[in-house]
Amino acid sequence: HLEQGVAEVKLAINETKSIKSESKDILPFKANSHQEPNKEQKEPLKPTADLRMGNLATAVRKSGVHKVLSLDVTHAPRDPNAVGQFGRGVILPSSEDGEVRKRWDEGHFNVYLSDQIPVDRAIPDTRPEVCSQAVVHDDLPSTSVIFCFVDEVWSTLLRSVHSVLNRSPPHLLKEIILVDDFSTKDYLKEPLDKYMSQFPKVRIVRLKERQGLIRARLAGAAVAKGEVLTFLDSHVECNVGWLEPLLERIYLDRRKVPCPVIEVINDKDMSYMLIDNFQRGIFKWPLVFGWNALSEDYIRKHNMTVSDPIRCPVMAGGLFSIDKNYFYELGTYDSGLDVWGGENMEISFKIWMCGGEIEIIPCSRVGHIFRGQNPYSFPKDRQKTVERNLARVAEVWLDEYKDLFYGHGYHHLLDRSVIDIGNLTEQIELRQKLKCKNFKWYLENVYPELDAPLVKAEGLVFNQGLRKCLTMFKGSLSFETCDLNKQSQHFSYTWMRHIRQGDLCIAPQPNVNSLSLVSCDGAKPELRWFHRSSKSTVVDHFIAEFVSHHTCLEAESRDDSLRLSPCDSNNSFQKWQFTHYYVQ
Ligand code: UD2
Ligand code: MN
Repeated sequence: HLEQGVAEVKLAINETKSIKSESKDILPFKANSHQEPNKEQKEPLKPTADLRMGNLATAVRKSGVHKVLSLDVTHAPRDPNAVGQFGRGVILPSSEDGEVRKRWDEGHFNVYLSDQIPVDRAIPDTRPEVCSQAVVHDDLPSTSVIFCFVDEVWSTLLRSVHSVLNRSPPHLLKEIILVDDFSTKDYLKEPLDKYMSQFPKVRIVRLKERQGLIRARLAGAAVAKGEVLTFLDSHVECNVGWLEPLLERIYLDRRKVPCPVIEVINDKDMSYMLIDNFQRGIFKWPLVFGWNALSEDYIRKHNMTVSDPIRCPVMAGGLFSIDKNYFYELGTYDSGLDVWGGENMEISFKIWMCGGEIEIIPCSRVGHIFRGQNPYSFPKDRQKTVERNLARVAEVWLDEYKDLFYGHGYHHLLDRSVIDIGNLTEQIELRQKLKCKNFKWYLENVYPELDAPLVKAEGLVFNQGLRKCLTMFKGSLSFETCDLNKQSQHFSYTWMRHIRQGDLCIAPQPNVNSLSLVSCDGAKPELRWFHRSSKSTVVDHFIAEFVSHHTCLEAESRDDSLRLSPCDSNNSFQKWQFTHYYVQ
């Protein structure tokens, strides 16, 4: 295989017209202060050194570049008329609806149809036109491709493997590692061993108990021999020329973590669908991954073309390449993350904050079947598993911004008697050891578009009935004429829904209908007040949720004190307003 690969490279070199690398970097974000200049381009190896060693072939390869290898054998498939060939969608006769439905849950997509489509079908080359003319270096690092899976459908697993075997330059594909995360299906045992034994590059690693995708990927990485690790989901189809553009980025800078464009294999008709250009991976609170189109302005401002790498605040998670040594330097994944979810946030924050970069490479495209549901069972409750993973990520990486995570519907996670997120010492030490930047730096430099106010509202707290402001004096609360200069009148309404000044929070005393000041603690639901913090609503109640949904904070006009009262929308003594609201 290796011989063949080298021969192909040489062939490509002869064909190459332009020998100048066209690889161009973009700076969609503010210049990275953490990155030393001139580290972008690897020192070109001096050909003389190799010549002295009498190794002409290496010298030629190391100094040169070649046009991306297309390896388009799959454009002339064995059976052009086969079902789903060329990535075509298939509409089955309605008489087969029953069959489709019967097998749907095996993978949460059209398994019945998938089984009829060739495992090495051709798909349309969806790359932007310039990609087939792009050049890459001849001495790219080799990669191990790691697929971890649990109970994957036979035909999609095979199609994933064949797409890698058929469309990767053999000399760059060190091996394919299949990590079986303790699947229960019999066909994934001996039959899979037998099938894969035809391909010397494919190795199967069997886990002795269910580990979840995070630890399964780590098990694959631990035995990998390639210089680069390429992780893929087990229901994908790699497109023509997918691999070299990824490896090229790592060649240019080993701290780059390139991801292919993830295209869509339709879950119903199995068609291979092209996706829009200029999409990047982002997240919204509470750490929910999503896609976001770069704005026209942004594209114009940075002179971006359709084939330029796109920097991403976070990656989707499933498909990426990373220099193996760099992956270990970064401490891999937090191995305390369970089963599924959140690991893409963890690795993304780690990469950016500790000196790396995440990019989507438009010339590299891989189709993926997006499923409506996980087709496998979770050892514990699915939602709790994901929440726990995210809480670990928030605790290690978000600094003071973790309140935004908890404050968007995850308040309950702060009560550690309800949810045990496990030990974080190792992760926190790792962050210190790597001297990673803080989350504020990440927000300012990598993801400035994210709305991330540290509190929901702050300033003076004006009571509409009294027409005075809340004041804290010597540990007790009263009202005074509003005065922005008085620190005693400054409060904030936090993501924990606290009404807070310094470390003190206003707490309802349900039995006596009065208020007290206690030290703030996000885990205590009794300190939370519901207030429709909004730029548009001028005034609103403070509802003492823990007491009841109908109990409100009220100013007492007789002695300028505070009390709890049944909520009344006409009572202006229950209407409050902060000077600044930061949240819609
Ligand atoms: C996305 C990612 C996925 C992962 C996940 C969040 C893409 C295309 N996919 O969800 O890679 O980052 O978000 O965690 O970006 N698996 C195991 N053991 C398990 C569970 C899953 O081996 O316990 C395998 C599974 O067979 C599959 C891979 O892990 O090959 C990813 O799982 P998925 O396809 O259910 O995740 P997906 O695409 O919904
Ligand atoms: Mn998937």
